[in-house]
Amino acid sequence: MLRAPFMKNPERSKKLFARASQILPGGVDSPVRAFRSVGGTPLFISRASGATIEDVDGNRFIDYVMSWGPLVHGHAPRGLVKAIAAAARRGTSFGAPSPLEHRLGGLVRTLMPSMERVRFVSSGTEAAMSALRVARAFTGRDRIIKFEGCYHGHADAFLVKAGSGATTLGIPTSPGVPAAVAADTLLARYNDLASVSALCAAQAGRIAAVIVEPIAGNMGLVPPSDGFLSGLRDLCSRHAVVLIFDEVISGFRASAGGAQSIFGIRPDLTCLGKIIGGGLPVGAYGGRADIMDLVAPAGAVYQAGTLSGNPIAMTAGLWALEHLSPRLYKNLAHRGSMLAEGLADAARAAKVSLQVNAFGSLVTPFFSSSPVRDYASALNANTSAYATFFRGMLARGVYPPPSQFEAWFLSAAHTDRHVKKTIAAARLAMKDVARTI
Ligand code: KE4
Repeated sequence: MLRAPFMKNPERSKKLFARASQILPGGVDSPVRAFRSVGGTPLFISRASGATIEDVDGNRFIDYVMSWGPLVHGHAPRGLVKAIAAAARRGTSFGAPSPLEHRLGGLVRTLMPSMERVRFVSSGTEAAMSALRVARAFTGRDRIIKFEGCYHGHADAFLVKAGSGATTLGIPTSPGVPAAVAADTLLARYNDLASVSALCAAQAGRIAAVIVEPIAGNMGLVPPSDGFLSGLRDLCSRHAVVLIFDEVISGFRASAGGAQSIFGIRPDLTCLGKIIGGGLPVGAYGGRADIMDLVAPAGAVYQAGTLSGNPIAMTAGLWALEHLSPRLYKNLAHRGSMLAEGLADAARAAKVSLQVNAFGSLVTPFFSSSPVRDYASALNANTSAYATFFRGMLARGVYPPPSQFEAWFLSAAHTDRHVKKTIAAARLAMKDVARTI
């Protein structure tokens, strides 16, 4: 069994955080990293390998953030590092076409045939905002439907009841988003088709797109209920609304073909990020040729990017996708369910109310006594219990996401031994929780 908490005091992280806070708003470059909802000092990471990360104080952790999803092969796989180094020696950026872009684009289309055309960008945010723009151009309509608790990056149109860090920090509708923009963003409830059909009927002829995380990861993990995605497809076809699958998390994570392959749904457009860049900054959007051929310079819908299709990032993305295999997904699913069951057992043993949602290598333990199937039920979770659990796990060498409203990510580098150690730590951390509630 694990010894009592053995984590060294994060003195160096504290010093670095104080220094960083002088120049970076909140001391970080992305809000959810700041540990605001779980307490304590964000750990400054010095190195990572496989399934583990090491902070600047020398503490090592089994990592379940995994850079928020890109690292399906684990931290710094040897072959990936070799490929990136070789690419860097050939030049770090050209600002001109290279053979790598259409090679990766072709591989994406092979894995996701709905993506007849692909445009690379540098983040999931850029992918989602660009997909929205071309959907509006294609339909000549302005309004969109998104789902409460889903997160599609930080473009204005999406920061309305957004999940992920926006919910973690309690600012799901961000200041700075013009009322006129927010007015064009209509909200439906995840796994509630009636809420979508009501909006389609009330706003007939005014809705350009429905954007959805086909497997929601940004309110914590909430899988789609039976018939939800096919119902969305039918509604969008009936109302000539563009169906956008935001597969930034689920793409290549749920399966090599993403959620659209698992559920057999052909979206009109898809957004990608994370795994497609192998840990380097890559996003992509694409889909029906008749829509995407409106994108400049093929069409008039403008979108551009200095580092779009960057050769090193393309190399990393090619390596990541070329190393996907049925065996990888079998192992991810096995360890994902092992972890989910272990967390549930640990909660039961400590008499703590816990709902564990799992889908392949995505897991979220919700500290709640009722099932979590949408944003409202996710918000019922006891976030202070999660914070206690998080700190207990950190003290015992496990690094979960610093937020109740995020997914845990496993990778090919996570072994049964890692998962068993995690469950052993969870059994003790759940007792910490039991003592506080
Ligand atoms: P990026 O701009 O962060 O590359 O992607 C935005 C995005 C779009 N769509 C989905 C479904 C996403 O999950 C994301 C980003 N995910 C969060 C974590 N849930 C990124 C972590 C962060 O914001 O620091």
